Amino acid sequence: ALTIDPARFTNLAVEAHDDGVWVVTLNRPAKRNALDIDTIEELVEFFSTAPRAGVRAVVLAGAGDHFCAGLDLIEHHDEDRSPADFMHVCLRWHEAFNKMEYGGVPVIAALHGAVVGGGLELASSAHIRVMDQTAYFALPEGQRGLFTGGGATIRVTDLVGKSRMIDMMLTGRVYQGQEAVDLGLCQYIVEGSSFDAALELARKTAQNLPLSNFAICSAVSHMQNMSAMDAAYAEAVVAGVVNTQPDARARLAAFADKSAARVRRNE
Ligand code: 1HE
Repeated sequence: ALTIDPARFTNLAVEAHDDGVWVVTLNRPAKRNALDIDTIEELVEFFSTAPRAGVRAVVLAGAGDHFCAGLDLIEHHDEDRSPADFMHVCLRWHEAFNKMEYGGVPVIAALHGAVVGGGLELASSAHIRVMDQTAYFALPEGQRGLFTGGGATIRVTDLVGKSRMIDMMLTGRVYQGQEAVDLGLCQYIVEGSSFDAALELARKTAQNLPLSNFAICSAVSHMQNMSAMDAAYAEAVVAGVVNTQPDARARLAAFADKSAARVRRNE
């Protein structure tokens, strides 16, 4: 197994909590956690390592008043990048975000304030999004003379559908509050702290067997990219491995001897 050394990270604050839950915080609040290339490289490092380092769930948060302001526009301006340079920047974003989405470790994003541009691309790579009452979502790229490059055309379109995605990009429309949940941008909205709620969900997911979580947090995304025939085949193969794992036997035995909790409707 690999180990993660929190001291290796600067733009991220990386902290192990109990139960194998780790908290990863975008930690440039003075820059509204804008994603410069160093931050992207740290995300690549963390999420490349996490699946093999015993990380059972991740809460992804932002320090300060905003989750993330997206691409570091000042760095992008100062670097005056060539098309090839920026293509490679985008490929590193994809590396980081694909490691999140397909890595097999549940990632719960705790959202507040601005979740915009590349910040929404980052959030949409998480498996669960939790927002508080201050959170808002937008794609300001159109107004900035830019286009999305971190996967929004795929992931945000998956969340809200093509026509809403195009409207968000053309008009800079902002979604917030319950409407954002109703549209699918986010699964949970809470009155209090989205961080506390995300941590609770992370702890809950961390109680699942790691191999089950691996399948849930990689297979579903992979299967979206397959034909239905191939997805059904892949599902059978994954279920063959996961549903016969030795660690599951105790859980099945607990169901059989009636000591396991039953599924009940909400009170
Ligand atoms: C930044 C960035 C940034 C803030 N890059 N430095 N994203 C955007 O178009 C969003 C741009 N940002 C904003 O609209 C606002 O900054 C916020 C709504 C996020 C926050 O507002 P506010 O009033 O709290 O902060 P501020 O005064 O605007 O900014 C505070 C500092 O953060 C300031 O730096 P300072 O050194 O002058 O204090 C800002 O320059 C800095 N800052 N946002 C760099 N984004 C792979 S393609 C992805 C395409 C995109 O993501 S396009 C980007 C879309």
